[in-house]
Amino acid sequence: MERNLALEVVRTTEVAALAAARGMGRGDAAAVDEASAVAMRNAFEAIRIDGIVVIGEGDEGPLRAGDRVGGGSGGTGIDVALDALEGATVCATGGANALSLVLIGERGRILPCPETYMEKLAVGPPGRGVVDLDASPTQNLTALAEAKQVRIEDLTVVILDRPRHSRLIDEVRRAGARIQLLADGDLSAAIATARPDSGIDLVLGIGGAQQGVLAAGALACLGGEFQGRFKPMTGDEVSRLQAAGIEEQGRRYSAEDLVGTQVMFAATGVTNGPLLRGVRFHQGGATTHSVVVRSQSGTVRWIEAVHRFHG
Ligand code: VTB
Repeated sequence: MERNLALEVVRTTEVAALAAARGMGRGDAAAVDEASAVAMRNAFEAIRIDGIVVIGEGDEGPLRAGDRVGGGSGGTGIDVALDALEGATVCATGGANALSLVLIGERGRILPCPETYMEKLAVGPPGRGVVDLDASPTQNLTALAEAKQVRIEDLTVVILDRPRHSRLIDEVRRAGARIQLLADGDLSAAIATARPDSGIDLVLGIGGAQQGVLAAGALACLGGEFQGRFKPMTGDEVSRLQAAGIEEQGRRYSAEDLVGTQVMFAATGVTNGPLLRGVRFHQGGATTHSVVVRSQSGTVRWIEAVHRFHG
């Protein structure tokens, strides 16, 4: 894959974030979702890639799985996995952690994951090779504390605030770690584990599977670790997984299983989070905060862009 592609792709997350941020706190999650996807779709036209969307924006509207994106035959053939707006509900209520993200990988290497659930484990670089989805939360916290040379009491675990996590929360509390319960937006938290100053050490629990694949790609770029296991909740989700050729639902997937080895991602903050600042509007324009990373080099580029609006 071309080196500069991610620096091009960040334009799509910037415009998606700008479009979503316009509707922040205005109470209409469907509207911000749609606005961000349309803006992203249009921005893709200006990029010389031959992309196939493998993880997109649901069954309707722009950017569905199977759509082709990019302005060009002759462009690089790649897989695209995206979430034009992760956290539509939080964006619509002005909450934290909403972001826009695009992951690109080699053609045929990103798992075409349908909408379902996934049990996830995400850690930053110090936890790599140390934690295991098959181990208990207590074992993982013990191992991570040792790797980070801190006490378990110093670790912060992020878990989505859902009834399905009550036993997990109990166990993490018994082990002694601190917990941050999230209303929404575990993708932002998963990526933030790779930032030493984010204050987030570990993400555990069951959330969206597609965001799991995106988190896997981002953590592969940042040197962290992601492991996931599909957790379909309904018969319909089981069928969707089978239709996508994912038969081994009990299997533990590594980042490499989910996205391959050569990936790049770009993400832009919509609302403030532990990873990125949200969009700030000012006279004549707006400022966006993004991160761009390529797995091969691991170079992390933080981009603060000042956009000027014309007319
Ligand atoms: C959401 C969202 C997460 O998973 O909750 C979702 O907040 C699934 O959980 O960020 P529910 O259906 O219980 O809300 C994510 O979208 C991504 O993992």
